[in-house]
Amino acid sequence: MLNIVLFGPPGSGKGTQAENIISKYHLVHLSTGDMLRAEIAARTKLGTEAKMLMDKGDLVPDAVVVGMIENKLSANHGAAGFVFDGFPRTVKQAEALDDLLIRHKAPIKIVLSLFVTEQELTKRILHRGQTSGRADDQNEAIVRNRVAEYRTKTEPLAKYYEAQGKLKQIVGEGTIEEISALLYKEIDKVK
Ligand code: B4P
Repeated sequence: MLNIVLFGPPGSGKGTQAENIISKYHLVHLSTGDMLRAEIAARTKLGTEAKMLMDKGDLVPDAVVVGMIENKLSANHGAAGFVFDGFPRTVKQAEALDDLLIRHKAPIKIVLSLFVTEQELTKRILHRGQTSGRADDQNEAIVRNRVAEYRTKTEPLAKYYEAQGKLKQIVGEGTIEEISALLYKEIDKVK
């Protein structure tokens, strides 16, 4: 099984690159951001609670996203592999994912970390905010909070995966196709 984690700050291109990777390698895309937005659209209790945090740029509780991922893994038995996009975002989530994948006898093969400067991240997200309708994309203070959440809670994960020998750093600036090519090169080495 080919299990890939796409890692990087908000706006680094995880969602964009996940789309290309899943179609090239026939994998299942698991984006916790998309799952949470689907809950919001369906006006579930979980969605209502998540929206209050997401609109401020805060992370939602670990137990909520871990539960969603667990359900999706069970529902996709027999998949060739998964692209985890925006998950894990805390060390607790990473440990939970390792436990889940051990039970599925299919550990993570590679963690692809996209590096993009803060200035470019803000520019991309505010640009997307003009059309996405996402409250968290439209206000510079909220974008800055998302990046701050990333720096304090998510970035330490790089060390977690580095210690496992799975982390690969990729330059996340350039055309979408150029970045995809760099990612495919790393994936081909481990598949
Ligand atoms: P996400 O949906 O994961 O939001 P994101 O980080 O902005 O997405 P992404 O990084 O994939 O966007 P992309 O660069 O592709 O999370 C939203 C919120 O949900 C979080 O703030 C949090 O509240 C909550 N959440 C989600 N997962 C969670 C978890 N595990 N735990 C706790 N809370 C969680 O795209 C950005 C823009 O850049 C696009 O417009 C794209 O077109 C553009 N772009 C991409 N590549 C480009 C390139 N090479 N050049 C120019 N532009 C590019």
